[in-house]
Amino acid sequence: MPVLYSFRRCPYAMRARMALRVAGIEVELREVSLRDKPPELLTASPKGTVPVLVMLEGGVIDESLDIMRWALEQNDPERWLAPGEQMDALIAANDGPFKFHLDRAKYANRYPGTDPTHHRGEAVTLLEPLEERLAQHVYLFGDNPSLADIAIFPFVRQFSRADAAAFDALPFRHLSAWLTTLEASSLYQAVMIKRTSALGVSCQA
Ligand SMILES: N[C@@H](CCC(=O)N[C@@H](CS)C(=O)NCC(=O)O)C(=O)O
Repeated sequence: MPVLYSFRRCPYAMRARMALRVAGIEVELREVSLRDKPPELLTASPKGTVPVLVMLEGGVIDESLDIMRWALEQNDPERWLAPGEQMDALIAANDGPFKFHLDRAKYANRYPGTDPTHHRGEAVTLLEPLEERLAQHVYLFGDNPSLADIAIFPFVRQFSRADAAAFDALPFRHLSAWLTTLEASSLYQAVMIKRTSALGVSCQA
């Protein structure tokens, strides 16, 4: 079985686990501590981020979006890849600017001299195009989930939880409903089940 090094609460790892699961690709899940990464993970991918997929033939994929695409190229039963390249810009805006502002709004103490309120405002601005899309259909590219929905929603979820009251006060009715639907999905619930690590101690989170 391929091995997936993962961290339960990591949004990148969440989206990789969801794509692997929808594709029906079984993996041996190895939950890691980010403070004490296993040497096998660092040997497979010295950059030391999760998720990392080590395939049976020994190939390694260490970018979450690449893991998603690889999984869906094997099997895409829900047609997540159907919208094609039109998803790229939205995913890039999430992984680039949105993530940049999310980190500075949420973990202000890690970025001395930055103003979390400013970054929060910038993040909200970047959510507006999502709200506009979701006012037209249930998911970002139509009435079925796509790669873009699954790639983006773990980060929007993180933002919504950084200050839940402030998020709820935003005029993002459709975005909130989208988030609720994806969080309630059996796919998301399945990849968030808490497991016990090989050492017999509960995983973090
Ligand atoms: N571009 C990478 C980013 C992955 C990433 O940054 N993951 C975080 C956890 S959410 C990580 O492993 N950080 C390293 C650390 O905290 O030491 C991907 O898409 O897989």
